[in-house]
Amino acid sequence: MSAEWKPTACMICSMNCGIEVQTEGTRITRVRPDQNHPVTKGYVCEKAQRMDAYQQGRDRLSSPMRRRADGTYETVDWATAIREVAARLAAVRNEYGGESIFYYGGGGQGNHLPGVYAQATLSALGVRYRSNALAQEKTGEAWVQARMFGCGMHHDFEHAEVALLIGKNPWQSNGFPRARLVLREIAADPDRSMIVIDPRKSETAAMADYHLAIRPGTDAWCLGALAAILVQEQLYNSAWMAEHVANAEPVLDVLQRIPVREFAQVCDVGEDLLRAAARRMARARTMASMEDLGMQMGVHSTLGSYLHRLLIGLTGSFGRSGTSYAFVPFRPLGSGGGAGAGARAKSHGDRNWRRSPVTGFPVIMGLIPCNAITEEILTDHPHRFRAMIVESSNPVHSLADSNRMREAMRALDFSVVIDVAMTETASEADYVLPACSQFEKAEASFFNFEPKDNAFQLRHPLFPPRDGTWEEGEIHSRLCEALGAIDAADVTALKSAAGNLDAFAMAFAQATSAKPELMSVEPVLLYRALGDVLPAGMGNAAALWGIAQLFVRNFPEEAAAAGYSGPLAGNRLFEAILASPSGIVFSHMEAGGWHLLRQPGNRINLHIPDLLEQLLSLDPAGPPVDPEFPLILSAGERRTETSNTSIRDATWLRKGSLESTLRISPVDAERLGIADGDMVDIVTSRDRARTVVELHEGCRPGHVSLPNGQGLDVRQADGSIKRLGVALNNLTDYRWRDPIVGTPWHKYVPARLERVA
Ligand SMILES: Nc1nc2c(c(=O)[nH]1)N[C@H]1C(S)=C(S)[C@@H](COP(=O)(O)OP(=O)(O)OC[C@H]3O[C@@H](n4cnc5c(=O)[nH]c(N)nc54)[C@H](O)[C@@H]3O)O[C@H]1N2
Ligand SMILES: Nc1nc2c(c(=O)[nH]1)N[C@H]1C(S)=C(S)[C@@H](COP(=O)(O)OP(=O)(O)OC[C@H]3O[C@@H](n4cnc5c(=O)[nH]c(N)nc54)[C@H](O)[C@@H]3O)O[C@H]1N2
Ligand code: SF4
Ligand SMILES: [Mo]
Repeated sequence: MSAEWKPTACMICSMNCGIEVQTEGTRITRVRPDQNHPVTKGYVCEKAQRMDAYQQGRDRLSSPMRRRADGTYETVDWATAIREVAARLAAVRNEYGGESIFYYGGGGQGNHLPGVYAQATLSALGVRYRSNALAQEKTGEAWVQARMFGCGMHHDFEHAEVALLIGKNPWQSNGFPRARLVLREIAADPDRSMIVIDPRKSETAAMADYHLAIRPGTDAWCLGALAAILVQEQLYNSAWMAEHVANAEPVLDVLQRIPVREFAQVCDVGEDLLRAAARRMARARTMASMEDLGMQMGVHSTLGSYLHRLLIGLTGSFGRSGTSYAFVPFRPLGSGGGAGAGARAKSHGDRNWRRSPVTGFPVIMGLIPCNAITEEILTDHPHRFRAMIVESSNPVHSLADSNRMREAMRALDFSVVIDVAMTETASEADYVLPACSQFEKAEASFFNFEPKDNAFQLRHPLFPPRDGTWEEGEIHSRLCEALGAIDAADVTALKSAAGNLDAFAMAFAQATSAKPELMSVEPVLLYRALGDVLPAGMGNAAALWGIAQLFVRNFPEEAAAAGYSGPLAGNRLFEAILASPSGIVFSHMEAGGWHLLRQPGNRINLHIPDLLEQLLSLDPAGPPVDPEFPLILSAGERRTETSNTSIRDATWLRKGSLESTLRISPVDAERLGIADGDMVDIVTSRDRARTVVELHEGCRPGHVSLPNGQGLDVRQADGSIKRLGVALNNLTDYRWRDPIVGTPWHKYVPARLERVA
């Protein structure tokens, strides 16, 4: 046993709290918070204790797998796998063009380096279309954000007088640093207030000063009413708006006309409570606000994102401490890279690259909507996707309509999955390439959203790679080599300069100016050229060299304010990253980020005419109801026992409980004659599933809730497969989605319950 505490990070949610661990053999034996992490500063929640459950995952892979005709898998050696995968992908590319190959994934909650290396493979193949989980939650928000601000936004709850949480339960799901501490501080301070919009009395809602327990799916009415009250009671911050927003007039005009009382009735919240909440917002010196899945996976979610931002604009809650702010990203998320030069690809001439090829949905953040993927495959449309590369993601389980996603994967000419485990998605692929775990390589996430001092942590490996597994840098380098996309001579030339990073920077600049196409495979070129000079086991960090160079070029002032200036600032930053296993501050900024807005005059644009139109035409009867399925299932609640699907062992489930439960209001339970602990079938128009009932005082009558990430098909020691809990997306339909951006309505799934004898 090693008594040494080694810094790393928790990979369960986007906070990636710094932790320190002790190890024994290939096990993580002890976990404690890392006081030296620049953002989380010694904070963790209980879930950090689960790191070993991920590391020891029961169905972790240790060899490439090839699917046989009968659907079973055989192991193949790496050389064969790389050769065959590259040849099959190249064949699809040669026949139909790189745009017929679709890439899904690139990273989960704690591992974003796979997506960086994949850029090279995608460029080599001329891949143009991609997606990932952001396109089933954040694309509506991003679409609105781009039209209003033109930059990313985050929220400073720590210093806010009022916290507004819309369909967000940070007590369980986090979403900002040290969430539980911050929530407790706000709740305990009589001068600060928390406003929570959630049908359910979540742990967070239970701490709120104003809990707007809306009828599910009515966020648009609730937010519309709040905005209307600010205008109709003349509570908006007109002085601030005169300085910072544009195009307010038509918006004020529409909000003046919104019938607050009727809207309050639709969302089933007392008008007085709505008015009190709006007045509290208006009174606050600072308000930070955040929306998440409760709204983003509901009906009218894109409209909701707009109305949320109108509240920010009307109250002046942007660009200072304690409000929302624009941040300086180390590397933008969902930048939609991988479009590459596409030089080798055969291309159809009649394309609109900003729309998905079959359904014509807009491509937002470079992503096509998750809920459209099966339609982009299961069709005879000439531009359909013919092949798919999936990496660090489990779309068969995590996207709506799992059975249809399975069918789509089997309909492809070719598919390959890069993962650490034999997941539900891997079990449908033609080839599976085993990656080593996040604790067996250098790894990082690009969830870096802090207001003043933004930080990045490169985690060092705790263990050598498990036999038979490779890191993604190696996998993509080999694929690119097999595709003939990197020239050994280019690598050799760069490698000879790699001994000294400053000389390397010169050599790299010269090589890429002489041969610009090298940039399309930059990550693997760096992996090959720098891999050997990096500390042992740190090869996967090589691509960060390029990201560091780009960062200091794009944000010289913020980098300089953090101590990285001068002609070789990128190298100094890269060295600091390598030398600081608990993380470093890479940027500093004082002003709230107004200069980052990409809107005329650095003003927030309030006016999105089509969404105002949608607000005016909201159905006075509220969201759709189906008498055959009278309950609304919130399909995917974050609880202490959930962690998406990266931890596949069910050992973290609550003690004494065989599986995670269906939460239901005692009122509904009584009406249906169901008791706590009973088994029921939950039925939707798509499928049915059996589950255990938990009576939950926090549930609204008519609203039931199941946890996310459960119902995995986990391979047991004897080879059998055991499913624990409900695989939610067997119950969901890909057609239940936002009409504008295609995000799913997972929080608004019409369902009914049937008692099991
Ligand atoms: N423990 C744990 N934490 C996680 C994760 C995990 O798997 N487990 N996953 C991470 C990921 S990927 C994400 S995206 C985040 C998500 O984080 P959250 O969005 O906070 O998580 P959810 O529990 O899905 O949804 C939040 C709330 O929405 C409410 N809700 C349901 N229907 C409606 C509605 O119609 N309107 C409104 N306003 N609210 C509604 C639910 O009652 C719930 O309390 O969590 C991250 N954190
Ligand atoms: N019905 C319903 N569906 C939902 C949700 C919901 O609330 N309701 N939530 C949605 C949300 S918000 C999200 S974010 C998605 C999440 O769903 P996905 O995007 O599919 O992500 P994860 O479940 O986190 O899967 C991560 C995968 O990465 C693999 N992995 C772990 N480490 C490594 C590594 O180092 N290398 C490689 N190559 N692979 C690795 C894991 O084994 C796992 O298969 O689910 C969505 N699906
Ligand atoms: S689950 Fe999230 S908040 Fe909890 S320790 Fe892990 S990264 Fe931190
Ligand atoms: Mo997510």
